[in-house]
Amino acid sequence: MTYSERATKFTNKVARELFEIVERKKTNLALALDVTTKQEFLNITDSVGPYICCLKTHIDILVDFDDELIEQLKRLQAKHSFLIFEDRKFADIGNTVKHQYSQGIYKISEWADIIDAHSLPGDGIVSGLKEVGLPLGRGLLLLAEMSSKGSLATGSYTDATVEMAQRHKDFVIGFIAGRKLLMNDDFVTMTPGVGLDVTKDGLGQQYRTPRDVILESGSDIIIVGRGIYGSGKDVIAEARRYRDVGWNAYEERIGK
Ligand code: 5BU
Repeated sequence: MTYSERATKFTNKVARELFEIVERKKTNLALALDVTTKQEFLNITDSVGPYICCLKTHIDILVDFDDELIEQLKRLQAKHSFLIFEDRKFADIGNTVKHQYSQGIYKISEWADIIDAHSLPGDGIVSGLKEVGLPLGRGLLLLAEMSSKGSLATGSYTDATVEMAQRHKDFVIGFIAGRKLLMNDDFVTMTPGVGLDVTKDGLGQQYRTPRDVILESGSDIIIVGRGIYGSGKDVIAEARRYRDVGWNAYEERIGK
């Protein structure tokens, strides 16, 4: 199915919006922007904005975070049209994650369209996040697999994560995983650990190509970080390159 056909099937508003943006901008590229200053963060977002469907953040790595940054980020979101995914990887009991999601310095629920969580604590983590996120029209991705070497999220853990998602279809929009996990098209699959030039970093990250991820493994969205903004890179040229390779792989998959 095409992204636009998929978009019409989602009941969750965020999942629908994501695929509408993908189709409209013709990009299945999400940028993982792991820089540590506001200036770099905003400059790169503004440069790469036209080529991405989603901006993935780690808001707690910014050394000079303030509320103004969120306002500036929202302006760039309106300018370029992308969803914001805070890769917070919640991992605690429902009551705790509820506060971590909505309170503290970052107030993630106020600006992040998408968040993610480990399934490790059991269904309560989803219920806690849902209490905050569902009324705000947000969506949750469950971490069914990880890209790092030696990840324990495999086999029966991955299967149980898929089952958990199916019990919370109103709020769980999909998975972080290396491949499409279900035959049906009810969930979004987003895949990190994507790179064209290197196969690993020195700390356990493992890279696969967009073609492998989208065409061979049936994922929906490629998440690329240092492949785009790494040292000495022309971020616009790299974003275009990943967008093109990711989109060509999709077109090949649907037989276009
Ligand atoms: P990279 O620079 O393309 O390696 O960045 C990958 C990003 O995706 C980074 O923000 C990680 O925190 C994130 N990530 C990942 O690499 N692998 C995973 O399994 C998950 C998230 Br979940």
